[in-house]
Amino acid sequence: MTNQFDLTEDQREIQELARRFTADRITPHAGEWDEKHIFPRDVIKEAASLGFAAIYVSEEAGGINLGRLEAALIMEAMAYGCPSTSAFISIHNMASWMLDRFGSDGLKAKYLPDLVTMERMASYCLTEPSSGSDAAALRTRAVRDGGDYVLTGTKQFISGAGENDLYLVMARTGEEGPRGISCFAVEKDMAGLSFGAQERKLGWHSQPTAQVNLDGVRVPAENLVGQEGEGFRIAMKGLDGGRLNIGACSLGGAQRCLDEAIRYTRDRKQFGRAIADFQNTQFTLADMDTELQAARALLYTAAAKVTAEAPDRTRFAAMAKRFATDTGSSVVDRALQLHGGYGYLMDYPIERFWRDLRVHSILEGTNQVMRMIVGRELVRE
Ligand code: FAD
Ligand code: 2MC
Repeated sequence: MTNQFDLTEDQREIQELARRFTADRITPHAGEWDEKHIFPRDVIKEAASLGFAAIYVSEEAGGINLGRLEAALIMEAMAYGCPSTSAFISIHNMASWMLDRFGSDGLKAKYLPDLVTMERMASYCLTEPSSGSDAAALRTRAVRDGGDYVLTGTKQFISGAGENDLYLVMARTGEEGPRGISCFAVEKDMAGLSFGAQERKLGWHSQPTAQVNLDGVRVPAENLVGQEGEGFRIAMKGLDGGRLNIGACSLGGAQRCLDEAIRYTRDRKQFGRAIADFQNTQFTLADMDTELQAARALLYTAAAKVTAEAPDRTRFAAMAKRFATDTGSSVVDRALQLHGGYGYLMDYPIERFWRDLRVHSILEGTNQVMRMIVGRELVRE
C-alpha cells in the first residue's frame, strides 16, 4: 500500500536531474537575475536541452512525453532556485503542448522542432485589458479574408511578450461567449504585431511581461490551431496543466524558504540560545512543513488526474492550484518572519520568493476563480 504514494524510480531520476540542474545553473544566479531584471535566455535553453521545454509533448514531435506529475516535479525543482524562471518555462510547455495536441501536422512540423529546443519560445495570449477572469468575454477579432485571418485586438499581461517568437492568441471568429473563440499561432515578425512597454512588476523579474498589440495581423489560415470555435476549450485544457505547474512553482519556492528558515533559526541566537530552540519557532516550522506536504499531496493527485484525463481533472487542478499557491505564499511569509529584519533585506533570498510567489494567486486564473470552478462543479445538478 505504501508504494502507492511513492514516486517511481524514473520519477525520482527526473526530479534529481532537475534538482542538479537547478543547483548548478539557476540557484547561484537567480538573485542577480531578479535584481538586474535579467532574462536568462541561455540557461532557459539549457533547460530545453534536458527536455524541460516539452515535458508533455509527444516523442514524435521531439518532446519527452512524460506525465503531468513529472512536469510538476521538474517545475518544483527549478522553482527551488527561481520560481519566475521555472514559471516562464512552464508557460512555454503549455503553449507547446497545445500545438502538439491540437495543431495540424503541418503546423506541428512548422513550429515544434524549434519549440522543443527553445530555439523559439512561445507565449500564451488569453487575457485582455477588459477581460481577465471573464476570459470568454475577449474582444480580439479574427476575420477570415481569403487564405488568411486578420487579427485585431490587444492582449494584456503577456509573459514573454517582446522576447518570445511565437504567440498562441485566442481570438473571436464567431458568436459572443466561449464557443466563438479560436486559437491562432502568430509569429513575432508578422506585420502588425507590436508590444507595449515592459510592465514594472513586484516580482517575476527574470521574465518580461507586456501587452501584445495586433493591428490587422495577417495570419495564414493554416495557423489556426484546432478548428474554428475550439479555441476556448483548447485554452482551458492548456490551463489545467499550467495551473498544476504554477502550484508546483509555489511548492518549490516555499520548500526553499522552509529550508532557509531551518538553517537560519539554528544559527541565529537570541536570549542566549538558538531561536530554533524556542517552541514557537518549532511549532511554526512544523506547521509550514505539514501544510506544504498536504499541498504537495493534493497537487500530485491532481497531476495524476490530468495525465489520466479523469473527468474531475479540472476541479482537482483548480483545487490544487488554489491550495498550493496560497500555502506557498503563507509558508514564505512565515519564513520571512523567522528571519526577523534580515528576511526583509535583499541579502537573503526570502524576500525575492515572497515577491515571486505572490502573483501565483492571481495569474493562470485568480484563486477566487479557482474556488468558482470547484464550487460550481460541487453544486452542479
Ligand atoms: P480581474 O478579472 O479584473 O479580477 C480582479 C479581482 O476580482 C480579482 O481578485 C478576482 O479574483 C476578482 N473576481 C473577478 N471575477 C470574480 C468572480 N466571478 N467572483 C469573485 N471574484 C471575482 N494572461 C495571459 O493570458 N497570458 C500570460 O502570459 C499572462 N501572464 C501574466 C503575468 C503576470 C505577471 C500577471 C500579473 C498576469 C498575467 N496574465 C497572463 C494575466 C492573468 O491571468 C490575469 O491577471 C488574471 O487572470 C486576472 O485577471 P485581471 O487581472 O483582469 O483581474
Ligand atoms: N477543459 C475543457 N473544456 C473546458 C474547460 C477545461 N478545463 N473549462 C471550460 N471548458 C469548456 C466548457 O465545458 C464549456 O464548453 P461548452 O461550451 O461545450 O459547454 C466552455 O469551455 C465554456 O466554459 P464555462 O461555461 O465554464 O465558461 P465560463 O465563461 O462560465 O467560465 C472560467 C470560464 C471562469 C472558468 C474561465 O473564463 C477561466 O478560467 N477564467 C480565468 C482566466 C484565466 O485563467 N486566465 C489565465 C490566463 S494565462 C496566465 O495567467 C499565464 C500566466 C499564462
